[in-house]
This record gives sequence, structure tokens and C-alpha cells, in this order.
Amino acid sequence: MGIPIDKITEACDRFPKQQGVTFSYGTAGFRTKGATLASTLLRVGMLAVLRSKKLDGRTIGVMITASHNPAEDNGAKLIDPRGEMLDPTWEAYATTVANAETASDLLKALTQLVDSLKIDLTKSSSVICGRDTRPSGNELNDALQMGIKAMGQETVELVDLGVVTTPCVHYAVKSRNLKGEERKAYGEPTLEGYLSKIADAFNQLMTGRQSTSSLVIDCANGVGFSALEILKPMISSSLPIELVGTNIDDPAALNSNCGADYVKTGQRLPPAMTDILKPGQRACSLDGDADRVVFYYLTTGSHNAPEAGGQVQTEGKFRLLDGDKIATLAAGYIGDLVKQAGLGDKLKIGVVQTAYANGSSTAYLRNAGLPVRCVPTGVKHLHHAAERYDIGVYFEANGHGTVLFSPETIDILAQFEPSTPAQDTAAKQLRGLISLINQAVGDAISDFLLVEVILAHKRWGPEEWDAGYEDLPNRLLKVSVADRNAFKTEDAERKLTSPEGMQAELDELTRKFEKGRSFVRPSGTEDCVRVYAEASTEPGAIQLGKAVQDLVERYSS
Ligand code: 16G
Ligand code: MG
Repeated sequence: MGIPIDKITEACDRFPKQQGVTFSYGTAGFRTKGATLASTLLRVGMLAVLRSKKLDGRTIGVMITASHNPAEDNGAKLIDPRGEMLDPTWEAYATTVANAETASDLLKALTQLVDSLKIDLTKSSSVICGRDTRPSGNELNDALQMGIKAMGQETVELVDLGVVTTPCVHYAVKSRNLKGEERKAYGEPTLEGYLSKIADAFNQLMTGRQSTSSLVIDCANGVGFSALEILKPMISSSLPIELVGTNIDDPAALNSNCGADYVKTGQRLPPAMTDILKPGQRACSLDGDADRVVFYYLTTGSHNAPEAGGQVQTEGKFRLLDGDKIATLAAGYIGDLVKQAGLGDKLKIGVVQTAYANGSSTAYLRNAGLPVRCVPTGVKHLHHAAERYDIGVYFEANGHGTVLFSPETIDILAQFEPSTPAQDTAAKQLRGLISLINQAVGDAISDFLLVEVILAHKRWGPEEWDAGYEDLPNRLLKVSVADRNAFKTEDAERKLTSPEGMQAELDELTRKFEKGRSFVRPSGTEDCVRVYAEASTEPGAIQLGKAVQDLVERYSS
């Protein structure tokens, strides 16, 4: 049996590839202007079917989203059977298939793939898809489904979850690939199934610790709002939430002056919060597809500011609690639970960060005796590194992250026989956290619930959480260059290997600043080079950032 030539040709004619456009499956899948992507989604659909057939009919996921990018952008991500990111070898196939210019080029590329990977086309296949609120989502979904049906013919099982968050699709893929009792225990592969799973775990963990003050959540005018509307009544007895950034009917509003990226990169409050957030109240911002979250608050009084020589009296000063702060909070809390359960010798916790992690957070974790690994930017790198620990906590500073419990850890906790009531309580909490925390991918909703559980148990407000360490002042700059691929890195993106000689100059600049640290890397999602600089003082970070920016410009001209 060969590939269905007529159906593929027909589908290709319906969604032809724009000539001269090159697509690339990057850090977070395909991402570009939504209007150019229909041919790519068609091919993603075909590839998803082939991946499923290759894996004995196990379910593959496709999410249509451009995350924190503007509303006119869109993208697509393939999800592997355990809910994880697509196997890297298939990323290259995705790029090849997306760039086949004509129907005959596409047929050739697909046939080659089927032959070289010995894919048995008679096998059944199964694909789950979802999309965020972007206006181009509907047409791209049509193209995707046409691709799935063209390749999968009558035997493909296709489930369209509709408008859902990215983590929901990851979860649903994982659930769908479980059978019988296992699936029942894990949760049903729908948005409602997902939300009720995490709401149940959350309510259980919050028993006796109900939050009295509400959490204000900025939904980035995106799909997170739809999910939170469903979740809100499910958790209202444990945690009152107030939603802002809820305008999902106006496409222009998506990620505009709101959302995790706006808050993290600008280190500022979303304007919609200005009249709502009270000093000392907790707030967080999701991004457009709800897979990342950052917290923040306005100070109530004095706070520690080494750059200003110690305690300063302020009220209403914006303070960011980013992915690094979430990682330190989660790792510290889970570490304590493991010790309380008497499992400190058995279960090793590790933290995974990227070069963007603030130097103070890394120092704080190391001082607490936790191993910390640095890996290149992008969720897949962090996820894989975190899988090596019994309990792996990973977060990017920008708020992408989760906590992974290894299968052995889950078994140990399931079979654990406590010797004391304190051990019993701690083990129950750990088991609850496994259900609460998305094990397939980071999820803004599950992550903010995790933070709320920890704060409620510690009886902490945001200021107590923030007091753990003081971020080193830092700057993140974007530099346009002629060819970003001329910038190559090693050592988890912390050092440049090319252009030749540049790293030595960068080292020399960095040495001039107390606690100076800087690195340069090509963006995986935009046509630019990013510069990160941190130093012990605000002016130092600004000066170092500027000097490195000048260096990049000199080396790229
Ligand atoms: C993508 C990545 C994110 C990373 C960002 C870096 C996923 C799901 N998302 O959004 O983890 O922080 O790219 O972007 O992997 P950059 O390469 O443009 O700096
Ligand atoms: Mg996102």
C-alpha cells in the first residue's frame, strides 16, 4: 500500500504553498504570520498521521498557536505520545515536508519518509488537535484536518478539542495513550477532564488552608480565560480568583499590553491591573496559550534593595516573581516535604535552568544544597534534563516550567508506608502534587495553583516569598543583525564559538563589572540576536548590556 496520491494532491491544490517562503520547525514548532501557514498545517496533519502510524497507532497531538506573539501570527507544534515535545529527528522531517514547493515535491518527500522509516501505512492512526483564540486558527484547523484525513484515509481517528490551552492538548495526548484503569486514574482526555483533575488535586491540597485573599489573574486576552472560566467555580471554595485580560472577542487585544511576556520583559504591571491590584495582593499573568506564568505584586512597605544601600520605604512598588522565583519556591517546598516524609536519602531533587536564570536564583539554590543544571533555551531541553532526577524542577525565567516526578518516584510514593503521622501528611501532599502538576509540559494554570498551595501551606504572602533572594539587576536586549546564524554558542548558550574572537572581548567587558555576567545567542523564534547582561547594580547592568550590544553590532557589520 502506497501513500494516497490523489487525496494528497487534491489537498495540496486546496492549500498550495506560497512560493518563496521558507518554513522552519524551530524551538516551539512552526511560527510565522498566520496568513502564510495553511500549506504548513496541511502537511503537519499528514506528518502527524505518519508519526502515529510509525508508533503503532498511538495518538499524536497538534496545537495551533503562536503563544505570546501578536494576534496575526500563528504556528503549529506536534506533540509526542507521552505528551512531550516532538522527537528532534522528526523536527527535520517537518521542515522538509513544509518546504516541499509543489504537490509532486510533497509526494516525493512523503514517500521518501515512509520508505526510509519503513512506515507501515496499513496501520491505524490517531491525532488530537486544538487551537488558541487567534482569528487564523479556524482556517489553519481546516487545513490541518484536511491533511490528517488525506493521509489517514478512513482509518484515522481524529479528535478536535476546539479552542483550548496548549498544556491541555499535551495532557489529552498523554491521557489518550493510556488504557482502561490507567486512563481513568490519570483523567479523561478533554478540557473538562483536565481541569477537574487539577481542581480536585488542588482542593484536596488546600483542605484546611483556604485562601482568604483573592488572586488576580491576567489572562492575556487569550484562551487561558476560557479555561479559567470553567475552573473558577471548581476551586472557588479554596481560592477566589479575579480575572482580567478577558477580552477574547477582539483579536487585536491578544497579548497586547498584557500577558506574561509583557510583564517579564518590561518588568511592569499590565495597565488593566492598575486600578485593581492592591499592595500586598498576589497577581499573575498567563501568556496567549496559557503555558507560562509569572507572578508579581505591589509592595506594602519597606523592602530590601541592596542597590539603594539596604531597606527602602516604598508602597506600591512593582515586584516581579518570575520563573526563577517559582522554581526556588517549588524546589524548596518539595525538598522539605521529601525530608519530612523521611525519604531524603531515597529521592534526589534537582533543578534545571537556562542561562537566563538570574545569578541570584542559582546561588540561592546551590546554597540550599540543590544540584542545578543549565541547559539551552527551549522547553524540550529543560524537560529532558529534568527527567534525569527523581524529582526534577525546571523553569525558564520567562515562566515556562513544571516539576517532573519520575515513574520510580511515583511508585515509591504510592507504596510508601509512613512511620509517623508527620511522614504520612508529607507523603500525601507529595502524591497530591503529582496530580496537580502537569507531568507532560509546563502549564500556567497548574503552576499558579502549585504556587498557591505552597503559599497557603507556608502562610506566606508574596513579600515573604520574594524575600528569599534579591534578583541581580539585569537587561535583555534584542539586536537586529544581517545573519543571526553567524552567532554560534556552546556551554548551554553561555559562550560564543563564532564569530571568532568575540567571546574573548565579551569576557573582558564582563570582568569590568562586579558580578558581571553576559551572553549572546541567536533567537530561535525571531530574526534577531539576544543579549543578556546582569551586574550587581542597575547602572552596571545597563552599561554592560549596552557595551555587549555594541560588540554584537561591530561583529555583525
Ligand atoms: C519558545 C520556547 C521557550 C523559549 C523561547 C525562546 C517552547 C514551548 N517555547 O517560545 O521555551 O524561552 O522560545 O525564544 O519551547 P527565543 O529563542 O526567541 O529567545
Ligand atoms: Mg506560550
